[in-house]
Amino acid sequence: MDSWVRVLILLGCLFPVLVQCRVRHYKFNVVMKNTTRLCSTKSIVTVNGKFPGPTIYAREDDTVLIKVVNHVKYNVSIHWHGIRQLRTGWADGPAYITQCPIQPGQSYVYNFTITGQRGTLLWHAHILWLRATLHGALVILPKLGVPYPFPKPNHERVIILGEWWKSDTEAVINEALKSGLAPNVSDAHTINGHPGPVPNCSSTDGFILDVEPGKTYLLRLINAALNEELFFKIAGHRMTIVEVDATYVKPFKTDTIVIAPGQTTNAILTTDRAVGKYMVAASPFMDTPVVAVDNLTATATLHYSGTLSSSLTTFTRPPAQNATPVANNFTNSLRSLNSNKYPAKVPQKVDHSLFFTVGLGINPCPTCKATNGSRVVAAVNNVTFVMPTIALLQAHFFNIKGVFTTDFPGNPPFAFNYTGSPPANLGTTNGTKLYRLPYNATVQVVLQDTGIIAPENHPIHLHGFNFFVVGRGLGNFNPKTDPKTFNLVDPVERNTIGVPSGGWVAIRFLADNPGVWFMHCHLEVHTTWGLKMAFLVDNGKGPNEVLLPPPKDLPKC
Ligand SMILES: *[C@@H]1O[C@H](CO)[C@@H](O)[C@H](O)[C@H]1NC(C)=O
Ligand SMILES: *[C@@H]1O[C@H](CO)[C@@H](O)[C@H](O)[C@H]1NC(C)=O
Ligand SMILES: *[C@@H]1O[C@H](CO)[C@@H](O)[C@H](O)[C@H]1NC(C)=O
Ligand SMILES: *[C@@H]1O[C@H](CO)[C@@H](O)[C@H](O)[C@H]1NC(C)=O
Ligand SMILES: *[C@@H]1O[C@H](CO)[C@@H](O)[C@H](O)[C@H]1NC(C)=O
Ligand SMILES: *[C@@H]1O[C@H](CO)[C@@H](O)[C@H](O)[C@H]1NC(C)=O
Ligand SMILES: *[C@@H]1O[C@H](CO)[C@@H](O)[C@H](O)[C@H]1NC(C)=O
Ligand SMILES: *[C@@H]1O[C@H](CO)[C@@H](O)[C@H](O)[C@H]1NC(C)=O
Ligand SMILES: *[C@@H]1O[C@H](CO)[C@@H](O)[C@H](O)[C@H]1NC(C)=O
Ligand SMILES: *[C@@H]1O[C@H](CO)[C@@H](O)[C@H](O)[C@H]1NC(C)=O
Ligand SMILES: *[C@@H]1O[C@H](CO)[C@@H](O)[C@H](O)[C@H]1NC(C)=O
Ligand SMILES: *[C@@H]1O[C@H](CO)[C@@H](O)[C@H](O)[C@H]1NC(C)=O
Ligand SMILES: [Cu+2]
Repeated sequence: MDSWVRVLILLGCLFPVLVQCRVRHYKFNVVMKNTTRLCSTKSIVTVNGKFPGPTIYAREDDTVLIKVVNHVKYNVSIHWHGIRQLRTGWADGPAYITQCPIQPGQSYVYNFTITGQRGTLLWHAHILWLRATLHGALVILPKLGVPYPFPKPNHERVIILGEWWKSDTEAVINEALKSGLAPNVSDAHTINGHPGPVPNCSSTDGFILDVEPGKTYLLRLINAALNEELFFKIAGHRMTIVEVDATYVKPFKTDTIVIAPGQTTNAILTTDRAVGKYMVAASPFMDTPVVAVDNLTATATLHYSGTLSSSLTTFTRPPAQNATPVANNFTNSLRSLNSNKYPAKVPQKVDHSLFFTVGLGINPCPTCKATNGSRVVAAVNNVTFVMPTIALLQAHFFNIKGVFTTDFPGNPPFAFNYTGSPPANLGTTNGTKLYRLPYNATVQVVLQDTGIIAPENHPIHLHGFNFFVVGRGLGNFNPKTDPKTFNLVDPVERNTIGVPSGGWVAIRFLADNPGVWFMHCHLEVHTTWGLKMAFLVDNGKGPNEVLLPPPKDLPKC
């Protein structure tokens, strides 16, 4: 190889230049940064001083090495949300599940290879509530020379939706844990870090999406909010959806996208309207009246080049907060592309058929004065997950006893009308329970929302796998009739799915990834309250079917 070619490749692999290269290096310095939003300044945790954080670019089949150096006072860990992490659970990131945290002054190199995935994902902190500001995009391009299964857009843009609190987010959740009640809702939503105009703040700080007329733009949309599902709209424009959670879908057009925390959506925007300014809106979707949300709409501007500065912005009205039909319209339109090149490998038979209730509960809390001694908790099959003090994956690999048990129930302890009036006793049990699966088992999980305290849409995220969403409905799942309606041909494949408020979803996956894999609600408040569990997938027999040994720099507890 010519030495200049070698230099080019080396540079390409050190910086996000997407030449052919197998290993990409990134350095994430976790540092505090003073940032002004909503007319007030606070110090936030960031990667490299950026909010939102830097975008990671890679191609399918690349190995990505990210050295995370912790310069802040908090323990840190970072999750590469949606990356399969085949046999490399050590690089998955959830604190105390696959690794101990990176403590102040320490560093850890996340080392993983991207296999069989291309599209948009996100990375975010997976400890405390740090992901409020510690998040960014993960863009996986197809292998060099492999086209998208849709016309190549002229340009690509990352759009990250988030939530902003004027207060320190750790203070917000700590206050809630003390009181036993729900934490304060955010003070604004953000689009690429900016809320747009908000009441009582004269700054008109809003993100501007500059475009040229007559072009196509691939918008890589990410919901990095902590606790809210969001609607996303652009005035006067429809978008063509081509991918979600880094899997291709059958293209369809829509004027409104609904996106839950942890989900990603690739949408093609055609700039075919009159030159001008168009409002971009991100607003909350919450179809349970009793649950408080931040009801402010974040706005940005789609700005065509050549627009006169005096021209007025074309407005759009966001959907109502409880616009369930609008959300369903979007969700029900999603289908796997299921082409010859990208087949939907839906498990047709099920080895492990599981039924998990997801919802809230109330447990005693003698120190919680505001509630007269009780606190809100959350549970899966009535188990409120208790975080261990050493990582589950380490306990599994090194056979350390007493950290977890493998008796997570495959069914609720007793049946009740899950979406009807709640049982008399709202208490839960607690424990660090895992559900154990043999290598390569096919698994179906029906996730059933409960009406305990309030029915609510829970975006459930599974680490280490994509799953197919084979069914979805309202009320209680009926094991006799509902499976007859399942789509086993081209259901959408993703890593995070909203369990409808007062309803259920059925997902299927192949347990072809040995290790310990977290499954939890991606509303951070529910995760904190215990709506989480983990699967333990055994090694297989073949040499490529075993969990790799941990890297030498794996953080210690
Ligand atoms: C943030 O601002 C405060 C008050 O002005 C200052 O003391 C602190 O050093 C600043 N921190 C950073 C990380 O810039
Ligand atoms: C990354 O992990 C692979 C094994 O999956 C290993 O071969 C390689 O040496 C690791 N790289 C670094 C820099 O640790
Ligand atoms: C939460 O909201 C209440 C009421 O507005 C306020 O008094 C309190 O300071 C807030 N807590 C935090 C941590 O910001
Ligand atoms: C805006 O300020 C006014 C006057 O101080 C106050 O009454 C109102 O509650 C504030 N609104 C918001 C949304 O903070
Ligand atoms: C948003 O919520 C606040 C506080 O709950 C309420 O006062 C206000 O009317 C709501 N605004 C809208 C547009 O619903
Ligand atoms: C559902 O989507 C179709 C096609 O985009 C649209 O015509 C219809 O108005 C939508 N319905 C709702 C309730 O959003
Ligand atoms: C706590 O108890 C007091 C006195 O019995 C009662 O007035 C109050 O409503 C109770 N609060 C809650 C949140 O149950
Ligand atoms: C469950 O409760 C709902 C709401 O009250 C009711 O409509 C439904 O009939 C109940 N289902 C059963 C099986 O009792
Ligand atoms: C959950 O567990 C608690 C504690 O054992 C029990 O009292 C309660 O009845 C259970 N609830 C459900 C819905 O299983
Ligand atoms: C779990 O439940 C037991 C028995 O009810 C209780 O003693 C313990 O404090 C609970 N642990 C946590 C972390 O809630
Ligand atoms: C795992 O299961 C898939 C699908 O059922 C099958 O194609 C594959 O051969 C299996 N692999 C092993 C190692 O059993
Ligand atoms: C950070 O993590 C270590 C290891 O689990 C733990 O001992 C320590 O208490 C944590 N520090 C804080 C501030 O939570
Ligand atoms: Cu939830």
